[in-house]
Amino acid sequence: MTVFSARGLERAGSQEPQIGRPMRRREDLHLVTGAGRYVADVPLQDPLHVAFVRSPVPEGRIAACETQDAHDMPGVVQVVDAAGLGALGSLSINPVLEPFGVAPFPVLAGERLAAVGQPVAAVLAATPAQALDACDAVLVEIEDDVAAVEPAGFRGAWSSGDCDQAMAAAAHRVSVTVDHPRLAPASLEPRGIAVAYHDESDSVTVFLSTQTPHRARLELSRILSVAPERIQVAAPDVGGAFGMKASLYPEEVLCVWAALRFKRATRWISSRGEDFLAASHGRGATSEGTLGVDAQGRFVALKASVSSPLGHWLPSSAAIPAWNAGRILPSGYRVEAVDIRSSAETSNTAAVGIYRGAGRPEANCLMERLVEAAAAATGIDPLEIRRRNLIPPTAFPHTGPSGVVLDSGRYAELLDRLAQETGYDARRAEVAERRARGEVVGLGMAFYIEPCGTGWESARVTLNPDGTALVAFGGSTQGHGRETALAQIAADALSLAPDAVSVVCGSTDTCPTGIGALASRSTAIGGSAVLKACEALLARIDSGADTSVPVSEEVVYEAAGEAWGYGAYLVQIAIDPETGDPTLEHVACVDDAGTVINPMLVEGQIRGGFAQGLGEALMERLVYDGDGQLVTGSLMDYALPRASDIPAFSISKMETASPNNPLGAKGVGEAGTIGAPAAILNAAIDALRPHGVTDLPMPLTSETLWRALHRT
Ligand code: SMO
Repeated sequence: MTVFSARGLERAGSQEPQIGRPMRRREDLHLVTGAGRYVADVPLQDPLHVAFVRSPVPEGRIAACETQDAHDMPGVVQVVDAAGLGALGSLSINPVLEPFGVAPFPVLAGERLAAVGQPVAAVLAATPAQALDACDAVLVEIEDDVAAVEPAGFRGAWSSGDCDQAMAAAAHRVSVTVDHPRLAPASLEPRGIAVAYHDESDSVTVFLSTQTPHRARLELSRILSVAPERIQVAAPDVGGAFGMKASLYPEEVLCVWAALRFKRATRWISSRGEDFLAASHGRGATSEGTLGVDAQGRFVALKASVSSPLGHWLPSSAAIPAWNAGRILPSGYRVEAVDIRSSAETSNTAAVGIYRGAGRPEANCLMERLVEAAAAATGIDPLEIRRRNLIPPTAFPHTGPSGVVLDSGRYAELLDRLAQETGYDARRAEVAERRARGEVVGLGMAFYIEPCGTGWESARVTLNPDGTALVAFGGSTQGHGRETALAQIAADALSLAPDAVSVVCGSTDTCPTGIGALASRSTAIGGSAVLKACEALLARIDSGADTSVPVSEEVVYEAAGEAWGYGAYLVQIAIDPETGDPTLEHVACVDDAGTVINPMLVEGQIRGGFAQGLGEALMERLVYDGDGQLVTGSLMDYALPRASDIPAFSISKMETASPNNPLGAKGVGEAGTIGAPAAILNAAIDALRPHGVTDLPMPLTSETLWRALHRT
């Protein structure tokens, strides 16, 4: 390997490999000691604080919007409504599915109100409290006579073989329905934006809690018809995002518009309640499927349809959950004949978009419920029926019926590993024994696959005169340890100590253009971009073309194809027959994320993902009542899992390299949210099957389980 020194490019010995080391996160010291800098901490010169008047109704017509009284309130500088805003452009939507209808992107509601919480007017004042107070003085007169709005949304369909014929010929047919509760992504840090205005250049620097700074810049430029040179976007520390900060929000566009219009700094920090009301929601899909199984337990046909909700406007990734929920079927199983439909349609609610998993949990939950139903119908053990149908290692790359290409995997071997690590056979025997004693106990399994993104990412690597290196990454971080993992990759490639590698990301000013922290793509695609930039740097130096430092190379790396992580989870559940209270007695995860850069980060992703998946399975649910009001608008009404709700669990891994990127890495950021709900749901149904239960709705609250057990 090559080692650099300040004097130039002399070669030295190799060092301990950094890839694969459980290195502690370099981010943590400043984050856990209160030294993090979030959007709310960014200093601004004399900013206007923004607060929003929001719609109290899910539909209606604005007859009048009186802002004068608000204007006269203390500290108020401006009050803006749709008329004051004028015409703006729309947000662009990722066209992964066929769109229909015209989707609106109202920054402030014009005539029509389409959801509770929709911004109607913005108050800009000297303090946040003054802005909020003045919102109460804006008088919005609403009439409830509204004309029907043309629906908008997306459709997709995938088919192969003669599904009807194969289904008719099957020895067994099993059908299930799975409803996913609508969820609040609930990042620790809510949304927020701080806009610095630069007089001399009539430009802005937008500090945004975002997963996609470069996209935000281009979208802002388009929506506001402002040259991109006048807008820089920088993501400071981001306190979680989970897909909810992947798209620009109307509130954010308003703040940038106002900064440019009034030539003042602006800031808006969402409250927790505003995030429940008007940040994008996740899941909420209803899926139905029928699986045809032959006499040997082989899957011969799958018919499935997934229906996903959308809100009153479409975030840029609005179609992604519906797309993933369809195209990922039939997961890692070989099924020749399929007929799959997926659709999503707008409604009078908050926007719905990607949320950690983004269609992956929906696809995998449906398939895993069908597989367990097939096991029950055929009398074949659930593990064995999976083993018989999983794609064998020799079949990769495997083109699925939807056209996706699964890259590599040792699916059945991983399942055997799970069986071995959990003492599966002994556990089945224990469950049977305890049932005979009257206990309500069950075992549930889930196999999952996780695509981790397509396309490109970028990096610029600079070697400094003092022998240190700077990685400027085109992607971004949402608090998930990017800087640590990318430093490990660059350290190995450049034969430097990790401490000698600095990593910056999230700034459109100082970093090359990139995509962002999405879809579990940051290591497989982003990490590969860093590796490629390091290699380009070495090649340049080795060629002797430039031996003076600093020397810098920038690359755009495009992945050859998707890398597909996979894994299998086993959950043992006991349900208290008196109260319905569920206890997860045993949880085991075996995941294969390809080459692992940092096992500690991977374990953290699985643990955190599992916790969020457990939240979906057991307790979380956003509820709109019959009047379109959100009745779960706070953490008093919406149950998030706490540390004490998370059981101890074992995590182990296999590493099957992906052939689609030079690191051999796959994604793992969403693994837990995909595998956990399916495994927990299967375990609960298994526990209650002796009591005649074949289906359960999530979340599996104690009330739900008690009612199912007692058939009330
Ligand atoms: S749900 Mo993710 O941030 O692609």
